[in-house]
Amino acid sequence: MTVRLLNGVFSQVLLKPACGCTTPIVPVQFLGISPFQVPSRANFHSVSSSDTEHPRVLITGGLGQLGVGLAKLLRNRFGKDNVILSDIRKPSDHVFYSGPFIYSDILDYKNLREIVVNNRITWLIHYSALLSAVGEANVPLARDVNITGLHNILDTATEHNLRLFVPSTIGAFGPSSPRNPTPDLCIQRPRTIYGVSKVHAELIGEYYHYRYGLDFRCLRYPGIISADSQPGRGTTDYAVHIFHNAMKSGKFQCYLKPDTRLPMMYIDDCLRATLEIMEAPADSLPMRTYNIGAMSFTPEELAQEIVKHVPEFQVTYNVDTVLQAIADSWPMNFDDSNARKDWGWKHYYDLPELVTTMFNFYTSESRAAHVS
Ligand code: VAH
Repeated sequence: MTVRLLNGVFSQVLLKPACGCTTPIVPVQFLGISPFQVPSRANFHSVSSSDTEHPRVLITGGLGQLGVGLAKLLRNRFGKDNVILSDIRKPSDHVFYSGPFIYSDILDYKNLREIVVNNRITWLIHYSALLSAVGEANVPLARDVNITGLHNILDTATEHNLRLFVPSTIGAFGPSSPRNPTPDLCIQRPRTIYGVSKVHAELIGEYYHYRYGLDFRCLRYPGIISADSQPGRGTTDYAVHIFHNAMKSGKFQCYLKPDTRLPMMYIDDCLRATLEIMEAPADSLPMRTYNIGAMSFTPEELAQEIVKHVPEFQVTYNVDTVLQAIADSWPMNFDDSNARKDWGWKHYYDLPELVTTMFNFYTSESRAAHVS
């Protein structure tokens, strides 16, 4: 076992088997105890060809709005056991029995490195972060998780030559950015700790890419709308809760003004974009951070579309000044022409499809509830 300075990180260089096969021999003491980690009797030389072809993926912050859906998509593609979901919270039975799940605290650098080594991770999807609203309510924690946590992720990814995905956001732009539309490259002076931490993530991720060759990839997500996963206390959450209320009570009180225009996207488009950029050949990525867009709408326009499905639906407005100020500092429309040009991004869901899909989910769910 040799120890050397690698990009400023002391690392234990893994011995290469004499046969030249690429699968490194991992010293036994690294073998962990989690049921999904590689069993100590494993003979690395016997890994099947499909196993080595597929990436071994770790998703941090896996129990947030996007992790479970992404794990499902990636497991369909790469095999159930090649995608490990992680978080600091306990998963539901459904999540726990749907595939590998382990505890991972990105502020615990040693734990993170052990997980990557013990599970022979090659791709890291970093979803741990405090979003805009909850970040403003707890700035020190947002700074720790979104910045210090990210540094642990960057060093681990660099040490183990991982392909790293870090999401950014429309929130990485501020009041001095062009808002209609907002291009990839323009002034970025956000006014939230979330936004500041995501601009930092974009810049330091690209710095590690150009300096150390880290395979860093980043997409700026709009507000994501999902039916079966709760949003993480952000400014765009109204666009998820409004559906729940439309079904349950036929009434919704919106905390943003009726004409507040924001870029939004249905979750399936978001997860597919994430897989597509992770699979994109490196030479198709002249940039490493991209806007991705689908639609942008106001609470009023969304309510009008919902009324087509729930005629008696009523929206009232009780503006939250903090969230309104955040939304007023964000893009109204997103220019994602570079993503469409460079790696062929295109969205499938516009507002009518989004609303129909959300109600199909809720009606099938409520129908299932009635049946059960
Ligand atoms: C938020 N939903 O509102 C998140 C997101 C695009 C916005 O980053 O904070």
